[in-house]
Amino acid sequence: MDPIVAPATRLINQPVGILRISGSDLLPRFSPLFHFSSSGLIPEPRRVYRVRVRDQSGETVDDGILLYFRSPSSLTGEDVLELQLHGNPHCLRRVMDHAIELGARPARPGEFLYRAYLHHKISLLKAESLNRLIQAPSFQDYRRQFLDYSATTPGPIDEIRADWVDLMAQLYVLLDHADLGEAELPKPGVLLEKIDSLLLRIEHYRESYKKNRMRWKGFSVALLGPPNSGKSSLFNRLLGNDRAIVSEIPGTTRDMIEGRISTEYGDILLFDSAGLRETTDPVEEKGIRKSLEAVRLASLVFLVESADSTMESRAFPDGSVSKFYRVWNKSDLMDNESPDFHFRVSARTRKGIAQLYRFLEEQARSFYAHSYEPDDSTEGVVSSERQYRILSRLSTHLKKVRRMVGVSSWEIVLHELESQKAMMEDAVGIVSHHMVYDRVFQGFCIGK
Ligand SMILES: Nc1nc2c(ncn2[C@@H]2O[C@H](COP(=O)(O)OP(=O)(O)OP(=O)(O)O)[C@@H](O)[C@H]2O)c(=O)[nH]1
Ligand SMILES: [Mg+2]
Repeated sequence: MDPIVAPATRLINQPVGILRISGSDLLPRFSPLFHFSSSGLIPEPRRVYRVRVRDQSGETVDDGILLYFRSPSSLTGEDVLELQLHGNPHCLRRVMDHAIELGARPARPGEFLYRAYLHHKISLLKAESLNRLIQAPSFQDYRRQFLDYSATTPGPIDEIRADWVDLMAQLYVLLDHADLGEAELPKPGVLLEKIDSLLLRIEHYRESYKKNRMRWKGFSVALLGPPNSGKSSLFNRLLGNDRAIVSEIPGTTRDMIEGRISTEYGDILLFDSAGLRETTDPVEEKGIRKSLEAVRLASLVFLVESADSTMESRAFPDGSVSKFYRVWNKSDLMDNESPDFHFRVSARTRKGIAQLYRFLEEQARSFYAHSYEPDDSTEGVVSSERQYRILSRLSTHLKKVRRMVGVSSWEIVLHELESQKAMMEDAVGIVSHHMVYDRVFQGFCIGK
């Protein structure tokens, strides 16, 4: 396939930055990227080489490490070149530009794993498990996912598929061997028992997914309030950097901005949102709608106000009151002693920020401690919303099948089971589907 390139690490300043290239027959095309101290050396697969790396003009821009994996023994099943360089984003971009000039194209999110899937290196279900392992918001969640990812036993969907096929096999016996004596044929009662136990299992997996869904999204906090109250300034303060644009013009933030703070208990996801106000600007309006959606999904909400931007309490969005905390910002300009406010801070002078941060940490600790059930079970987990929807669909159909037993002919019952089998095979990736990339891999990270 055509060569693709992407950084496997983020483009930020850090000790090491990794670039990956995958495609067919990579060495002849991409050898201008690097050179060895001893000339004429041809890298062998699975060996580590110290190399100098060149940009388009032929100038050495870094020295680093080269790893070469030859198809099919690689992550993607194709040839893979991995360059470990110094983690300077400008240098990484420069080397990437060189790779692009040599014929690579920037990889789309999840495209490396997608290729691994196409070359039978990883199943669709394992790819989803791997994606979730990378995204896990706490160590416990990571650990649970790692056990699932590395398990050699079948996961929930595989297991249910096998039982589904088993059920179909029983019906085939009934149809094909009608000449057998009564005693030898499976009884409707036995079939019903099998259906019931399969239904129970599907429900069990659905329930455990529903229970864990919130935890998997992580502990999240939305900053909400009128325009100009200092939400973005507070967001930046809490994150410790300047991600969101701050300005004195009300309506600066038009879209939702997400930031992640990694604490020892688990991640805190912060959402900075567009200020709530009446607007005729369609872009801002869309941002405001997103803000209100964030309120619904957030574990808790900070309502940020200040002397120059207050909000009438009746304008507060609906939602569980217990998750709202009122924050008075710009206390350096004017303080507010009202007991209605849980926190009084100044994003500018940092007054009260440490206290607010400690509160967040405490809430995150309790979120992850309560939502995690200590459980060393090696039971597989449902790793994606997609898998959950498949289970829901199977449950509906199986209930229908159950009602049909004893009422409809065996042919019709079998037909109903058969109709869902193809869907399940598609789901586990047995039948390759042109939509697989869009539905599964697109949501993964670039460089994966
Ligand atoms: N004095 C003072 N000014 C602040 C403080 N926090 C923010 N500001 C100023 O208030 C103005 C608005 O800040 P932003 O952080 O952009 O406010 P916002 O709520 O994100 O505004 P929108 O995105 O427009 O809704 C900027 O000029 C900030 O510098 C503070 O604690 N004290
Ligand atoms: Mg803002």
